[in-house]
Amino acid sequence: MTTADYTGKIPNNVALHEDRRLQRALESWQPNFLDWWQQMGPTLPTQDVYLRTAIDVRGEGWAHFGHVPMPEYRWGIFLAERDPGRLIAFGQHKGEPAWQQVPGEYRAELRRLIVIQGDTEPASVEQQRNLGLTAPSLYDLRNLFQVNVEEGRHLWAMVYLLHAHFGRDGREEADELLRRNSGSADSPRILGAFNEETPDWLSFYMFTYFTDRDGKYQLGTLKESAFDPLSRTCEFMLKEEAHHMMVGTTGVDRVVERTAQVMAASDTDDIAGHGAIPLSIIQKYLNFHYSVSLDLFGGETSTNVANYYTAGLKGRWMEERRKDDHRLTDDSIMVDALADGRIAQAEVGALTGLNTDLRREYIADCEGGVKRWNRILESAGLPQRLHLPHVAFNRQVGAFAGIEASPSGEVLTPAEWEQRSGQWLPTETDKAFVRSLMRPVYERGKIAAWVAPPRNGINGQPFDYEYVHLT
Ligand code: BYC
Repeated sequence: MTTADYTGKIPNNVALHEDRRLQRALESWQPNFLDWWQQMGPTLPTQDVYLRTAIDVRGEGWAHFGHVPMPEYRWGIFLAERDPGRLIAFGQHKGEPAWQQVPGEYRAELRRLIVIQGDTEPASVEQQRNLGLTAPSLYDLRNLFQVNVEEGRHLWAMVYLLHAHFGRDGREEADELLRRNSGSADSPRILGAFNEETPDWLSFYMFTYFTDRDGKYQLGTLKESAFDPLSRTCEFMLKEEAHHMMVGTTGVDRVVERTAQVMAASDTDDIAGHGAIPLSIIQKYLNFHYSVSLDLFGGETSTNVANYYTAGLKGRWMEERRKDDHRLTDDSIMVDALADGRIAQAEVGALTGLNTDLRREYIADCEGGVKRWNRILESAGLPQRLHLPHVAFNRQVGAFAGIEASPSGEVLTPAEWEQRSGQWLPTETDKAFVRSLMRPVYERGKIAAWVAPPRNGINGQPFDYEYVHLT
């Protein structure tokens, strides 16, 4: 294992200095990345931010805290330690040694997976770029920037793989990752959810809960990859990802907590006039972010995913804990399907149903969040509850893309959907109301009225710590 080298332009633990060509190629991509960060990254100017920087992948080295001016953040390339005896755990190459190089026959598929993963990282930074202007506290502002710099690092992780293993095509793809932009009419980001706006902090918490959680599951499957550098990269990314998940989970907790307090104190559901976010609006935001995140798993059946699995490129969540033959050629799975326009199930081969398998793992995890938020409502003595909408609700990808369904799974005509969707998804009025609450609170130890303070600070610091020095 090479220890992290911080002496060069690009911090890394991949012995970059031993490959001058690769080093030069990445060093010439670096200014383009920094230009992109200046143009598309956070808009709020700051002096410095209390950030976590990875200086080593071992022990505590991955979480080194200190105040850093953001443009001077050391984005680096870090892969988890190599296991020299690692064997492929699934697919037709099961039992063979993991690959250190890309096999020619899988080059196009692997590149595609890496590009799709890479595309989401800068997309989320673009989506979140204006949120600093309306942060509810310095603590939240710091968390936003932490998420942003780490998404930037995750882009570096994928660009490293493209440059190191895919030659000229890889370098071109790395350039394209900076050229596409979230929401752009001409060159949008690849996956749907990454072209949606994140215009307010309720959206940010929902995004980091639901959409970052797709990241957790997709990275979990790529961590199983037979292509060892991809596996090791994803393993380290997952460590950082846990913080993003914490921001989402506790962010929604804190909004629900504040809403519950105001509802209990004012004895009404209609708390908009009291400066907090009504539960009905929280539910609509949840419906939106959950449903667009379900789309990120692709179709219920997919020959792409079957091929990825068989080839050993993308495994299942917790592949090694599954008790089956890890080849799945003779197995089947029930997947969601449409039958005569009605919501039904169909039996398909386990391989083509792998997107469904992963989506189910994700849904079970999301149910945990809803349970937690409902416990907050319960402890406040309130009878109201939040719910995950039906899997067919508001879908643009997969079996239900062609129909409209209510959150309880009732199939609707287009006219009914048109008439009723505003009860379930945020309307312009809801969004304008949430935006009206988004006033920045940059005073140490203070917090906006629509969200409760966090229970814990960052790295043992108190809530009123100076997490960010503004200019
Ligand atoms: N939007 O065969 P199908 C993260 C396309 S998030 C638009 O069902 P497949 C993060 C699909 O490309 C994790 N198009 O799809 C979170 C295909 O196109 P072609 C990101 C879509 O391939 C927060 C066609 O439809 N990582 O890290 O089985 C902040 C047929 O689809 C969408 C990954 O996704 C969509 N939603 O599965 C920061 C991992 N869905 O080939 C970061 C890598 C599908 O016909 N990606 N299409 O032109 C994959 O594993 C798979 O490509 C997918 C789709 C799961 C995305």
